[in-house]
Amino acid sequence: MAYNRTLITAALPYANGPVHIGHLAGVYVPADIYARYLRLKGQKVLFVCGSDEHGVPVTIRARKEGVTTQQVVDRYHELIKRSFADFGVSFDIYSRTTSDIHHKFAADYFKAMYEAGQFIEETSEQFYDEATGHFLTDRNIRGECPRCHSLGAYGDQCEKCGATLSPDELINPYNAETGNPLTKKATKHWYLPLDQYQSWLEDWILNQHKEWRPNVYGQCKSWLDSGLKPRAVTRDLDWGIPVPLEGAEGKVLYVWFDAPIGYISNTIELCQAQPEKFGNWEQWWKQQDTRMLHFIGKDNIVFHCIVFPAMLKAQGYNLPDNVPSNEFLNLEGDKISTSRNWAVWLNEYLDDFPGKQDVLRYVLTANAPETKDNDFTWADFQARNNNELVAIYGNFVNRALVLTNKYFDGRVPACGELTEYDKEVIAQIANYKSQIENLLDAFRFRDALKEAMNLARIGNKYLADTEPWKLAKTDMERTATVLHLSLQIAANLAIAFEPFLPISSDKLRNMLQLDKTIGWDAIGRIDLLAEGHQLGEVSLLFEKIEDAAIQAQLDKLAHIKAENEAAAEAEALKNWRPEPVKELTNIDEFAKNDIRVATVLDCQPVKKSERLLQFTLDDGMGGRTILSGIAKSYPDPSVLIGKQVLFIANFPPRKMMGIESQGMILSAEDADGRLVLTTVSAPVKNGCQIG
Ligand code: B3M
Ligand code: ZN
Repeated sequence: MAYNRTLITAALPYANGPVHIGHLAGVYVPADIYARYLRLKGQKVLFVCGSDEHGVPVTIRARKEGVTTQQVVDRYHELIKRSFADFGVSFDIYSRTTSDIHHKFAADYFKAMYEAGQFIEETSEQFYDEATGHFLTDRNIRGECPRCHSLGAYGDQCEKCGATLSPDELINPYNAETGNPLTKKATKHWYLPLDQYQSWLEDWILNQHKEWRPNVYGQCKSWLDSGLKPRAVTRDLDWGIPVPLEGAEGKVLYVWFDAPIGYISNTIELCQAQPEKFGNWEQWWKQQDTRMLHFIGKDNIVFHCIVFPAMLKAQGYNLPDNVPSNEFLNLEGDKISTSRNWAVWLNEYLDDFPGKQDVLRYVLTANAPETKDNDFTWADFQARNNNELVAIYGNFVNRALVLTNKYFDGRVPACGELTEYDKEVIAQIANYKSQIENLLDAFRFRDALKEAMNLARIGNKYLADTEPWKLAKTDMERTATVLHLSLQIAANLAIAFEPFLPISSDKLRNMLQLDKTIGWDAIGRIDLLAEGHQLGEVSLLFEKIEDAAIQAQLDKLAHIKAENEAAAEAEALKNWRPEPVKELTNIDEFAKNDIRVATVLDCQPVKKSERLLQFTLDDGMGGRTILSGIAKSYPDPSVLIGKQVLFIANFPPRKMMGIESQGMILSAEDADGRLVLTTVSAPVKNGCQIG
């Protein structure tokens, strides 16, 4: 269908922390590349985003930091907004869901759906903390995982085994924050009856949008195949947009109901502020000749492809034309995590690599998790900077400009007669516009970037093959032609890279003094800089990144890993519960076990065994040897010599590794989960019985 404008939305990040490379790679850089590309083509674009300031994550953060939720969202909204601006993400508006416009518009949207009979009301039993008087959300409920039985699994997921859970499945659920046990209490909520949209969604997605990325299409299909159910769009929380109905006190709109409406309310905010530039908001949301694209991460697919479209359909809004969603980016082999501080935060990156925004944009696009999860490593970051940006693109541009300065006073020299090789190169360049364009139109950003770099490779090779620095000694006319063509290629690069590396392109445009009105359609042309055109000042486009800078990042991560391991141990200890008391016994049963005290005379590792220690004991009865599987807890077993320990004297002897063990020494788990010997603190007689 022909369209006249494109509305691009990028997922609204939760204002519960700074943004990191995973955000940038997954959503914001691809969305920005696309928005810039369309603008460069002269198309009408509206690029909308903002902070998602409701929901549980922000309230958890606030309680953790001991500040109000408002303070948390204020702080992170500003920080996130700043980071996006720093990295050249060219939103037309970056607003927030706590704005008055949004609160009012989202409440009105709910009300309109309510009045049109588009919700169902249902009372159900939900987990409740009697002590705090709060209903709990899935994420705030923890308990024992029903699959792997690790403690501390969340109501929606077990982070140990990865199982997707519902809070009802947890064994002994408790309030994650207070540790209080939970009960169930009845509460009324409004549900979006997704089942009523099932067949419409099936047709719309499965038949009409077969072109969506396989990961997106596949996820939608599996949701649809398992049958859609009504979904609650309200919650019992005190942070959020109040449900605009009588008798709904203490209830707010579910964050996933209000957040996507934020795309609309932010459009309204912008169009009201700048009507002459952006027109009427309704044309962006209701006119058929507007194309809408949602850029998101894969955990947001169901909300953008199923839930929000149902809401839009209900109220007669446009539907997305595509939902380009990425997989996840890992960091040095580990899942990026805000709570574990396992991330490269954009604000910290800029402190460490000032001015190098485009390097990160480049690496994240070159390695974008478009079809599968991918890994960011600092080694790859350094290699791509040094071997690609510096050695190919930067090197080519720099040589072309410096040589022009040297031989032609910084003016574009004349193009003389073309050789066969020149013509070949020109023919190759002519193909690049459609090559890059086809990939961008298919949202294949990493391949598109590769093609832009290939264009730089052509330039770099052209200079290496023609060697104008040698030519200049014998043939100034040929030198002029070579540099003339090289400068045209450099101008092509400034445009072709612009969606990807906007800051560098700006710099290169300045160095070339390239006419600002020259846009995307100029790619492939070799008449972008006229003979005699004066170039600007030359500086390096990219700089080498040294090993020390990379090592500093690796050290930082190693430090975080160590901190996380210590925190995980502390967490495990906190979640530890003693085994339930065994069934009743009596003194006679107990007395059958002859437990006594002995002093360790010697203790040696058993050869060829990682586990066993050999104890020589003074048991007051002539001595005995006992083997115990606790070697891992005692790297230096000699520390046990002289200690008094407890052992069972009447177990039958048993041979292990060729040594006879005459009983069993008692041990218990320490705070780190290691087995340690239970020792006697006040000296007692060797051989005396315990009882
Ligand atoms: N804030 C979830 C996320 O950051 C959510 C996106 C909302 S988009 C309407 O993953
Ligand atoms: Zn589990």
